[in-house]
Amino acid sequence: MRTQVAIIGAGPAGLLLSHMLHLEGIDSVILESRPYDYITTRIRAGLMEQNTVDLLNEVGLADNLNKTALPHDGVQFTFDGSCHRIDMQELIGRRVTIYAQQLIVKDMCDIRERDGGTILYEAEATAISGLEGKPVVTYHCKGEEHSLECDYVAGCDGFHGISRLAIPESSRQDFDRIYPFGWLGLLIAAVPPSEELVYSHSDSGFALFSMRSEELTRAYLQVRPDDHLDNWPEERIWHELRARLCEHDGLSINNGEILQKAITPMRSWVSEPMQYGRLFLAGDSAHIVPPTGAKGMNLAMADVCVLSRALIDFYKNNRTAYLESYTQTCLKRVWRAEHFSWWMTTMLHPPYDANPFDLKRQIAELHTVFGSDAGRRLVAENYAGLPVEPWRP
Ligand code: RFL
Ligand code: PHB
Repeated sequence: MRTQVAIIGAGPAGLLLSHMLHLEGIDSVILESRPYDYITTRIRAGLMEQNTVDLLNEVGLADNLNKTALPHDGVQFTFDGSCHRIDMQELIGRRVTIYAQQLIVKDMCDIRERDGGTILYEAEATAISGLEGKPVVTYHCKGEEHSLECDYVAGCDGFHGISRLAIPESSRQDFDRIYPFGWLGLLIAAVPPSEELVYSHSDSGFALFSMRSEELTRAYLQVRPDDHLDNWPEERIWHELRARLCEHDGLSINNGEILQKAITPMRSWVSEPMQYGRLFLAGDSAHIVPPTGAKGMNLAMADVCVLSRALIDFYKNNRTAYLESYTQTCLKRVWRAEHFSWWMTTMLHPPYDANPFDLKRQIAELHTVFGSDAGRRLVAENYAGLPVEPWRP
């Protein structure tokens, strides 16, 4: 099989890239190791920046999103016994939107199918060769080995993918930070405590109260990095949810069945460069952020704007300047998101070995940031998202 762009991974990055290339008449094939049912139901991100929603509208992927997503003008932070609201709409005229990652993945898979796109499910890429000349991606599907020839390879295969490893070790560098805590993610059949997201700092640890609908709470609790679900019976979960949400200002936890729980480690990581020969990495295959800043999926889609512009400029205008500057363009935004996510994470999570000084200092930092217009604006600008590059030349 042959295509112009071989895309490894049908996550937000790979699917969006394939759709945008299709709009400009460029052919791609997506190889996805998992089945359709798995990727369209797996619970992950929920929060989209204004940029991401605008982009999805611009490229015709937002019909379902516009019907069911929950736009939020503000976001709340509780610490030291009080609640501080950031009014993003008032401060910067922007907002964020809750729309589950598996829903936008499903929308994009279905629209690629409708438009005659090729997504091979249960097709696992195992090797990439010829990156300096004629690339070939080898993949396994239904017990057989196949090869996909192409002009370019887009490595959109996430943190555990193989694309990054096709860059010789001597040509790449990793930048890494592992945090001394993880998140216990919960999906609860209950009305969320607030219509807006609540990020909560408390002596017992951090908690985030998000949602998936008006009747479905998505909550996260800070846990130890090596913690296990067996240590979290229901009574302990409810006790911690109540202890960590400061139940003031009308905020309260509603009971409901816990439908799903999972523990996620927290890490920051960047692999540079994001390209090698005819291979370009996008999204989690090149960088990871802790979820406190809600940036991972948004960043994946922002990378893909830069990559689609570069590929379109090559195929339409025979220019390679955008391809050559791909890493440099992406990394500016990536490192700002890395910083914001690190900052939100370290500011909001009391370390398990914190001494009383550390805790007092952390609370003072929260007052410094959320007690000033300048601080609130800084958080709002980064949270709602920095501007993205145009996806076409
Ligand atoms: P993905 O989504 O991991 O997709 C990669 C795809 O590649 C496939 N794959 C392969 N296919 C073929 N051959 C191979 N060898 C392959 N190896 C892997 C995989 O099956 C998969 O389908 O990467 P992508 O597209 O870069 O998207 C990144 C996002 O998924 C990720 O950054 C977000 O989920 C992060 N994240 C959040 N991001 C936000 O922007 N807002 C949020 O609110 C937010 N909340 C979160 C999050 C991540 C979380 N966890 C679970 C880490 C909340 C949590 C708890
Ligand atoms: C989510 O709704 O899953 C979510 C929202 C905001 C975050 C992380 C996760 O910072």
